[in-house]
Parts: sequence; C-alpha cells; structure tokens
Amino acid sequence: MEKEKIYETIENDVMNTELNEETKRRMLRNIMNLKNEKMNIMIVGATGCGKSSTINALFDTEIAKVGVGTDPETMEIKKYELDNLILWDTPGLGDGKEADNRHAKNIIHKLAEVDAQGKALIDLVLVILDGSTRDLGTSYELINNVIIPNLGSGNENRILVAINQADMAMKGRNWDYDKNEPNSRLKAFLDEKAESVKNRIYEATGVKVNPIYYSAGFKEEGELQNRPYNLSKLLYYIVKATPEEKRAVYVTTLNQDENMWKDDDELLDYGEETRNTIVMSVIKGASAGAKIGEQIGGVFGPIGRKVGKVVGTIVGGIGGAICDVLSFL
Ligand SMILES: Nc1nc2c(ncn2[C@@H]2O[C@H](COP(=O)(O)OP(=O)(O)OP(=O)(O)O)[C@@H](O)[C@H]2O)c(=O)[nH]1
Ligand SMILES: [Mg+2]
Repeated sequence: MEKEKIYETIENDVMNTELNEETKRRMLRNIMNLKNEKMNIMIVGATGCGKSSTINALFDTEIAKVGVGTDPETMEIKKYELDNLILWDTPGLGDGKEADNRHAKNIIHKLAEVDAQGKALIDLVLVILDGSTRDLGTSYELINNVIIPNLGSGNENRILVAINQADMAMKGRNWDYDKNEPNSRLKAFLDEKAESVKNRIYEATGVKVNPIYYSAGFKEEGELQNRPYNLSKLLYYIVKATPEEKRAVYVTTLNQDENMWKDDDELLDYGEETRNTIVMSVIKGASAGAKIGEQIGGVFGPIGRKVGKVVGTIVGGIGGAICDVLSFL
C-alpha cells in the first residue's frame, strides 16, 4: 500500500474548507509544527531477548540484524530512522561485566541527551525481557539500576516493560501452535510472570510499570515466518506511551504485512483502539486553539477516515468508528 503523507493530506483538506482565514492559518501553523515532531524510542534488554526481532516485527523493514545462535548481534547503539520515528537499538547486557559496564554507560549517556529545546531526546524506553528464562537478574539490574534512576522526573510514562518469547516461557509446552497463542495454563503462567516482574520493579524503585507479554515471532533461514502474538497489543501500549503530538509517526512506519498483527489476546480490539488513539491525537493537535466548533465533522471527517484507513488496513478493524472519535471532541 502506498504510504500517505498524513500531514500534507490534512493541509490540503484544511485549505479546501469553508473555515475563516484566521482559523485556517492557525491550523496550518499547528500542522507545520506537528510535521517536525520526531519520536525517539530506545530498545533495551538482556542479550538475545529479541530486541532486534521486535523492531523488525513492528516496523516497516528488516532493519535490525537478528542474532543467530549465541553470538550477540548488536554491539553498539544503532540508530534507525524511519521517517519521523527514530529507533535506538542497544546491545544486550549479560555478556560479562566489562562489556555490561560499557553498554550501561552508553545507555545512560543516551538517556541524558537533550534535543534543541532542552527536552530529553529519548521519549520512551522499551525494555524487553526474555520470557523463556527464569533468570531475569540482568534485566532487573538494567531496569532498576540503569534505566529508571536515569529517566528523570515523570519517569513512569517513559518506560514500557514487555516480556518477549511468550511461546517459549514453558520451553514450548502449552503453546497452541495451530492457534498461535498460549493455552490457559501457559496464560496463567505468563500472567503470574508479568505480576512478579511488576512487583520486583515496584519494590526496588517505587515505579509502577504494567508489563505485557508477547512473542515477536521468529524466522530461521529459509523457513516460514512464525507469526507474532500480541504484537498489536504491544503497539497499542507503545502508542499510548507516545506523547500525543507525536503519535502520527506510526502511520507510515508500521510493518505492512497484515499477518503480523493478527493474533492477540483479544481483551481489547487493539487495532481499533490504536487507530482511534492516533486519529484523535492528530485531530487535537491540528485544531489546537482553532475555533471550528460545528464544522469539526466537515473538516476532520475525511481526515479521520484517511488516517483510519491507513492504520486500520494494517493493524485491523476499519469500522465506521471515526464518528465515535469525533463525538468525543
Ligand atoms: N521462539 C522465539 N524466538 C524468538 C522470539 N523473538 C526472538 N527470538 C529469537 O531469539 C534470538 C535472538 O533474537 P534477537 O532479535 O537477535 O535478540 P537481540 O535482543 O536483538 O540480541 P542482541 O542484539 O544480541 O542483544 C533469535 O534467534 C530470534 O529468532 C520469539 O518471540 N519467540
Ligand atoms: Mg540485537
């Protein structure tokens, strides 16, 4: 599917409306500011937990090199730029004290970086845990001693903890390979794991995180892609943790392969929720301070449908829900 430059589309729609000149100018200025917004996500975790695999599953290209066997693949912080989305893929910890110290130092350094406005460069840290191991010592070390103390104030909104390799949590047992989901036993096991991770972090730092579990899926040379599980859920959490004015960055950067987004726990319609969250943020950002009142449906109806369609065809669920979104405003 062709990528739409979402803000250019909105600019055109605004210019073609019956709104007064002052309102139009205001909105065009808002849109210009939104266009420059960049979202920076840093992905951290123990070596081999699946950082690179997760990046490749979520986003548009196979950009991050995935490790084979036990060789750590990512040796330094790597920057991937996808339109306005910037990903920082970090080396895994757990390969010896000396290397760990070096990597931790680089991560702390990156967390301290500020943008031109003096605001923290890294908007969100995605911590990935390897769900297939009981030994999460390195991960707790990383979260409790490296990430959280260096996030600064408002830190609870800038960290997301996700447990990967849900399929291997009981060594492959209790995974339903036909449905590509955990059976009830494995689900209970994973829920408990998420709860225990939450408690360990809270006890050590006083920070409340809400860990989710998923599987990035995996691909062996020449074999079929094993579909991810709960990838839409992970995306939904990422979008929710993204500052409102930056949420549109995902419209053009998501993995276009619909198969990646299919299998979820279905506690929520994550595709629809994600789409509505993004549409709502775009509308709010573009119309901030503009008095459009009754005309809002006329201006944003078409835009909502467009954004909804672009995001919806990928992550699923393109209903007529744009009306629901508009009625919220
Ligand atoms: N079964 C299963 N395997 C996975 C999953 N995610 C990743 N893997 C496998 O785990 C191995 C490590 O994955 P990577 O994505 O390279 O991990 P990484 O965290 O980037 O590793 P480093 O860069 O070395 O720190 C690869 O063989 C992946 O195929 C998953 O959800 N399930
Ligand atoms: Mg890697």
